[in-house]
Amino acid sequence: HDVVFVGAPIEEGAGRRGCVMGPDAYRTAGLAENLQALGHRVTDIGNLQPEDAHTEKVPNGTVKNFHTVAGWTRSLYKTASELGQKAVFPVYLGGDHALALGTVAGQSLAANRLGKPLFVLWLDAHSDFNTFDTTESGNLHGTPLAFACGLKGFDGLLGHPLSHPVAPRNVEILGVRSIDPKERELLVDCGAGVRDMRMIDEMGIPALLAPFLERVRAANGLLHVSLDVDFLDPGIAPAVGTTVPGGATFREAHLVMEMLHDSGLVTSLDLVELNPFLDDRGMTARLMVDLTASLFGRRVFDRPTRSF
Ligand code: DIR
Ligand code: MN
Ligand code: MN
Ligand code: MN
Repeated sequence: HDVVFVGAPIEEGAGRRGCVMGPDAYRTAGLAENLQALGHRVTDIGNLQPEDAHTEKVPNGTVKNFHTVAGWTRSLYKTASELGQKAVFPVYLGGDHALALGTVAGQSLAANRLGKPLFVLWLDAHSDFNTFDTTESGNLHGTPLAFACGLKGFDGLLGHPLSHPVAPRNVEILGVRSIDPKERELLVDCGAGVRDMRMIDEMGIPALLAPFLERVRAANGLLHVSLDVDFLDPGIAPAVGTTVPGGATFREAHLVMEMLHDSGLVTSLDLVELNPFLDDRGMTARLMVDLTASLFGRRVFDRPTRSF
């Protein structure tokens, strides 16, 4: 692949500071070198800046850092809609998950211009399906999937309505174990795919993921993957502000990435919520780099045939 790194040191969508250091932690942990060793070309365009959105009306008193997040959404939306139409593989280095307000919407616009549907795999302890009306915390990293799916009330983010939302049936949330009450109602109503940790326990990763990948393939779709550090169990990934016990194990997470690689369907990736201030000697940054390497083709031994 022609991989393009886009740094997005946004931390204003999260409840605590530190995600601003995320992009540099991935660079320090050798993300580029690991992908180059797999034969990929890597171009790091550095860190983006947020646009100025300060004239926009604040939606309500609960929402935090609205203008800064809206500014990031606009610059990421613009960048993602451009990169999404080129023959490159963008990797968005977060930054908190509010960066996906821009990346998913931008990739969705780009996919539409290419005449293909965008699918989204959301790897997260949370479903991030709050709106400005339902958010209890006011932290906008809890809202990007609802925005991407075209739910109402987000117009101030871009300054205009979202023209090409992702179809909720094209969304698969995997690994979830924390959903707010009103967020749950929205999720049920819209029909997005929700696979919680119990389903991983009962069925295992392949039985859950393979049918989704088959649907992407059958629709000739593009697949955006959004990987939140808190998808992982806190024991192996402590560097995140919103740990929830009972997350994906080391092997479950790698298997997801290995299957994604073998599918050949993934066209863009978010790496989000890494908070290096909370890390233990870089172990979480390193794990995220290794998981990304698995997504880009690192394997122990070749499989004779693709089994899904
Ligand atoms: C919670 C937590 N649902 C919220 N969401 C988080 O603040 O909306 N996502 N942390 O990562
Ligand atoms: Mn820096
Ligand atoms: Mn998230
Ligand atoms: Mn999360």
